[in-house]
Amino acid sequence: MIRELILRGEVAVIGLGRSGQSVSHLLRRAGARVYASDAGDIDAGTITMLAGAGVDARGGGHDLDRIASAAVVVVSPGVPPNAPPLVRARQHNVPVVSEVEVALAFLGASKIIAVTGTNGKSTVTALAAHLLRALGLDAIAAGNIGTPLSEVALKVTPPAWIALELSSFQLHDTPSISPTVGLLTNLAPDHLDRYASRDEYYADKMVLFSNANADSVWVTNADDAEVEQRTSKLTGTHYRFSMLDPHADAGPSLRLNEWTLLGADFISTAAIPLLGSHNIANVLSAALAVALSDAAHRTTAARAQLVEGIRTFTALPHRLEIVAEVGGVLWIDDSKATNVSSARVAIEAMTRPSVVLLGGKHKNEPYTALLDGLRAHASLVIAYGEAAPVIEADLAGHVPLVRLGSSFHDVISCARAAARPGGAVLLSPACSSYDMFNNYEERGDTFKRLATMR
Ligand code: UMA
Ligand code: ADP
Repeated sequence: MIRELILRGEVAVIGLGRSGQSVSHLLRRAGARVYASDAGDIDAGTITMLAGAGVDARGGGHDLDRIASAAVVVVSPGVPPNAPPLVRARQHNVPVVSEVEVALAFLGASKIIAVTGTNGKSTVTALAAHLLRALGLDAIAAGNIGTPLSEVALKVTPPAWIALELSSFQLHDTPSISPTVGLLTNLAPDHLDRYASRDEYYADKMVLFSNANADSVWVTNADDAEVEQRTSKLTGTHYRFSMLDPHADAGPSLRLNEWTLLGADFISTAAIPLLGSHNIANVLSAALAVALSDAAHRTTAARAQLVEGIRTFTALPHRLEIVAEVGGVLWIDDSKATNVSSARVAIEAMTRPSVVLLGGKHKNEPYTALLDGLRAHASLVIAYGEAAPVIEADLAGHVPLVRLGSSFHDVISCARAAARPGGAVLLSPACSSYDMFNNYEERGDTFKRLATMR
């Protein structure tokens, strides 16, 4: 369907970040005529490279009339549905599809473990790819984790297996998603700066299941009430993982710190090399998805390889990553905790009295959900950045708190002065980084650099 549509006229690619560039190349390779535009300035080198591939690429704005007469619009995840080019396309009945939708049309031979949810997506995706490789398979991680799926589709020989992280933004215009195994980690409020309501956001997550059929295999979180309610009637084989109820299903269950998988002994908690109980859920749900993806992944030998794979997995950067120990104080970078629910699990994972750094760009979520964890684990909260006044209003009086401005140097100096040997400094900001940094990676890298500076 897509492969025909892209040859019916000009294809308008909206957004020239990584996704837009990759999909433009893919479309050209498939013989399509491509007009690719971006609202922002695009550097001359990128324009020249795309032009060399035959793409009419333009920065500095969109030609809305040209978009209105396109055969199809291909959108990058960072472009919101109310952006003028998408509004115009809809007014003129031009179909709008995601970059992922196009890439999937060219990846028919690859098996896909698709991962979505509010938190834990990248960790589970990276784990799934790592475990597939531990089984000796040709596998990579792609999608929201960083490598656009179109880049994978451009490979001369695409990998046999893809662990695909899908954000709600990507799922929104991906109607043909139909993975070998689909996994939903959890559902919690996020991105309320883009969505009008939680329901609207959750509805995009549920697109993962839109082509469920008798052959589908699903893995979902039985400990999450919202997930349970929304996935109670899935068509296909449905495994539910639980860290709380050993009898929940045939997924992982716990026996005295020994985890079983699909009913047989699997791994001990001590052998899982990641901080926090949420990471046990991440490890076991990834292992479950990989085990379910093919009968050959469930043999005794394969299960031993999966256990070995788990042992050799290292935390992704900026996800509860221990970056330094200075004067008896652990400095922990959880910069990827860009919403309240992710910061909550990180704070609850602390085993030392911690100075907790909260702040950044506010995403319209209340911080009161952090109170239980902060009361138990925080020696001090430092509220900083654009969100600081809201954080202070929500938490002051309940936990020790100081409010600072938008100097990250000041935040780190204050944390250094407040932390005691045997304690920790945890950056788990519960906000996006865009008020002070280009992205969460830059925020985490700055934390790491300043943590080790004398
Ligand atoms: N733009 C327009 N017109 C508009 C609005 C935006 O042209 O009206 C342009 C912007 O100027 C920008 C481009 O569109 O140049 C948007 O690009 P993008 O943000 O989609 O950037 P990509 O480099 O393609 O990155 C995207 C994902 N970004 C987002 O979802 C915001 C990356 O996820 C992903 O890794 C990448 O595709 C590859 O799949 C990042 C992310 O922050 C890490 N994701 C969110 C999250 O995890 O919370 C969902
Ligand atoms: P995502 O890709 O969904 O943002 P990541 O794997 O990058 O998820 O983890 C981001 C942050 O979310 C982590 O730093 C941690 O604070 C939190 N987190 C990770 N896994 C989970 C989980 N299963 N449930 C809740 N929070 C989690």
